[in-house]
Amino acid sequence: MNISSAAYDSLSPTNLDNFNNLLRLPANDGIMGIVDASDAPLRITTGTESVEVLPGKRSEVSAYRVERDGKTFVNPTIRVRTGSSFSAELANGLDEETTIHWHGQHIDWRMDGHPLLPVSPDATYRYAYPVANRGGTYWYHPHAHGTSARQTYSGLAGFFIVEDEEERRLGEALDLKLGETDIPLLIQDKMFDESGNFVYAPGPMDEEMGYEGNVILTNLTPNPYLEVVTRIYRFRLLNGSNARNLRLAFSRTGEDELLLYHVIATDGGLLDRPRAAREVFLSPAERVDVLVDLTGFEPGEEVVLRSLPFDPMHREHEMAGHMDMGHHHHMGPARLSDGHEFYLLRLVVSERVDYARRVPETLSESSRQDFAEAATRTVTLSMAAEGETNRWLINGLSHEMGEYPIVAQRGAKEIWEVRNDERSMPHPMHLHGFRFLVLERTGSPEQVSCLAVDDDGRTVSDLGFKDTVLIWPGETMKAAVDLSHGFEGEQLYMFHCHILEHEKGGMMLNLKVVSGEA
Ligand SMILES: [Cu+2]
Repeated sequence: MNISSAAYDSLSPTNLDNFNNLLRLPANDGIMGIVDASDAPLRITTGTESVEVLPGKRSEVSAYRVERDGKTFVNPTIRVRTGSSFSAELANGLDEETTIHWHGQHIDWRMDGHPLLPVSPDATYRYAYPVANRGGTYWYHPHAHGTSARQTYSGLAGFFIVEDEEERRLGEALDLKLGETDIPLLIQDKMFDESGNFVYAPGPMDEEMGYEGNVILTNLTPNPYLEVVTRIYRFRLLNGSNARNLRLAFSRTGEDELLLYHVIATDGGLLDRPRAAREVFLSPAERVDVLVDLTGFEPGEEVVLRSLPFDPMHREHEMAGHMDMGHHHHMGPARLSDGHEFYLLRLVVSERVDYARRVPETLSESSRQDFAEAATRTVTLSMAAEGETNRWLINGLSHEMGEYPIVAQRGAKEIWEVRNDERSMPHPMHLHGFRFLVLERTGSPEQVSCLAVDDDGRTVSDLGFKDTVLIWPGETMKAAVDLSHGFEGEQLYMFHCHILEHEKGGMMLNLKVVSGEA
């Protein structure tokens, strides 16, 4: 039974008056508590935790639990240094298989939480690898076959923050501290029942378009606020939703004018320099890190993080003449339709402080590689013909456990040209194991092309390393993928849509990287 409409009124994220719950922050223990895991092995247990998500109610959520030094961490914010050893033994306390996918990490496939290596109930699996990635905001979540959508929705997700020398310099320059002025924000939409539990009950239309909720949680807090002071804050924004896209902007409370902020990092870490923006799209699994400068504000003033309205571009039936499929009306409680505007976080300026730091002019020296000789691999995203069970296809194919439709040479440099059909919807495409650089967007819808910052149609959030990229209907995105690695033997990764209902429905292909050795 979904929550009643009377109860929903006080939870609706479209009413800023509802934003009176103190934002949960990563602290030294508890939910999202920070665990330093460089060269310090962890034991992570999956199971059910009772958490106060809605005020005054207990939710039974699935979660990762770590015990250390007498403290308990739930969905810990794991922090590691580039070059250190990371090790975590997963003890599966769920009543079904699971894995941990270390989203965005460049690691041996056996450490990647691949569905070919499921961990049974009551079994354990040791993930251990050297941290090769640059500093940045990464995350972890389940990836077992057929269950990752439900398990992730049920609560299994956490931040994985990598630090390196460039990140250390930025933190020092701006006097940032993780959990206080450097704030991870995990954004997820959920449906709730009367008792305060998450409801995951996708119908056939939700399987086709992705399952969306009408309550927005940030760090498992509905309708949050946070007291801030007159300084620069870093927000690490992670869209942890199963399917909902966000169009993120800041404004003063009660005003429509959008504030300028600085985008400093994407999925794979810092940009070369900060880029000014007033809005960015953020699709499921993508991250964007921003700096918000509150030095010009007065105590009592407020800033609100919001998601602007946009055309969700569900064009999947338009060209087949099925515009009245009725999937925009849902039975049951109030629906927060895709592309509808809502608020995410109210920032209340509480006091003036001395703070003379400035946003740095440069962030990173990471150099670009030469892809002039790279071969092009074309990839298409499309809807299956009417009557087929798997709705969304990559290169006309559905996922098959033992098949490897994409085979690449170890060390190859490739241009991936990914074309999304006109008769489609936006798909956030995720590559395991390797990062990539967006080179070009063509055929973008107006709401995207108007954000282009160069002649290649790229937006600000295309300018850094990526592991997940949103491709709109009718759009073609070109990316440079470096398939170099130092791992032994054949490597088995995946390329899939991060709308988790699409992944479950087979919008995923295996990728084999062969070494060419006998
Ligand atoms: Cu998709």
